[in-house]
Parts: sequence; structure tokens; C-alpha cells
Amino acid sequence: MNYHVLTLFPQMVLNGLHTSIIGRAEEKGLLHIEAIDIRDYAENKHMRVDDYPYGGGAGMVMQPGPVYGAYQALSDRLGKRPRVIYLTPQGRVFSQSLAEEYSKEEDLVFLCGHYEGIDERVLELIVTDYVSIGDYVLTGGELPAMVMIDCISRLVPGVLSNDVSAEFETFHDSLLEYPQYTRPETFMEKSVPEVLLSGHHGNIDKWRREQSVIRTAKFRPDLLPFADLSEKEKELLKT
Ligand code: 6GU
Repeated sequence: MNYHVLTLFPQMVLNGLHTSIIGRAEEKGLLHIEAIDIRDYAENKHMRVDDYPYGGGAGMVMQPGPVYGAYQALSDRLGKRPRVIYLTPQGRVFSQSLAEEYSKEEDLVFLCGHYEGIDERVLELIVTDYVSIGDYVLTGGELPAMVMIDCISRLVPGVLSNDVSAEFETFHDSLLEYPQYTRPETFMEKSVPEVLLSGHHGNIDKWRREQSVIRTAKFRPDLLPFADLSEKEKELLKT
């Protein structure tokens, strides 16, 4: 998977992603993350890439030329025109299922806006997908791009070790994860649930499933209609 992030803050993207699991996946050659500085495509000697909005109003707007130039140079170099994701609170809300779709692509371009946004004309010319990461407002698209890259990358084969495979986890089956415990057996007078010490895997699986269902009902009842619950589990939730 090759990510190409068009941004005014390339260091923010690179520094944030070159650590941990994503960094190791890069070293293994499973991923490549490239940050392209939109300012390198500025069209004036002051390297300015924003200007006042036509019609007036607060803030500055990113000019179309530098963004178009950065994208054109990239697509010429790649010899193709991959999907361009524009990070905006006005987009479709990102989800695990959208991450699964994106994880099948070979190249993804993320366009990060700042200030009051980007001139509409260049968006019309190059953007294929408008995506938000939730209903709140951030100062720019870099953090959303990093969130998406992290989420998509862990679905790329080989990025996670087999024993933490993404296949059997939260949101895959629309249920939250069960609680986890490790040593010590007692912490601040709180004990690990007895069943987890029993070594009885049948009972452990049953307890974990039950905890997942209870937690989902408690914290994310909106997910329950999408979960595949048994009649017995539906009964359990009525009580
Ligand atoms: Cl994608 N961008 C910005 N600026 N704010 C957001 C967002 C994106 N998603 C949620 N809030």
C-alpha cells in the first residue's frame, strides 16, 4: 500500500506515522508513506499558497494552483490517477467498512486542507472521495489522514502479527471487545474474574461473548441492530 499525503505540514504526518506498528510495516516494505509539501508547488516567490476568500468572510482559502500542481506531478510520476480522498467535516463519515474497501487499493492520495478550506474548483477536478472522521471540527486534515492511514494499514496483510489479526475484533461483528486482564491476579483489592483463571476454554469463550454483548448494550446500543445475537442473548438483554 502506498499513501501519498498532500499537505502543508509534511513533518506532522511523517513524524506521527513512522513509529510503532506502522513504522515496522514500512520497514518490512508492506507500506510506504510519502508526504508531499503543497508549498513546493506555490506559484509566487513568497511561496504563498492561500489568499482571501472571494465574496469576503473570515479566514483564508488555499489556492487551487499549488494543489493541482502537486497532484499533477504525483499522477505523472505514478502513471495513473489513484483515488483522492479529501479530508473534510462535510464528507462521508469514515468507518471500518470504508477502511476495508480502501485497504484493497494499491495507492491512495490524501488531500489535507487548512484554514477555511480549499478552492472548490480544484476539488471538483481531482477529488474522488470526501471523508470526515466524525462530527466535530479540527484545524486541518492531517490528523484525520493519519487516523485513516493507521486504520487502513492494520488491514493490510502482514501488518499485524497473526495472533492479533484484525479479523475477529470490535466492529467486525458489530460488538465491542470483552475486557482484558493480565498479571497481577489481584490489583488494589480487585481480582481477575474467576473464569479466566479456570483454564476452561469453553467457559472462557462463553463469558467473553456475554461481556461483549453486555458492553455493547451498555455503551453502544446503536450497534446492536447490526449484531448477530442468538435468541438467548436477546433474552439476556431484556432483563
Ligand atoms: Cl476530515 N477535517 C477536519 N478539518 N475536521 C474534521 C474532519 C476532517 N473530520 C472530523 N472533523
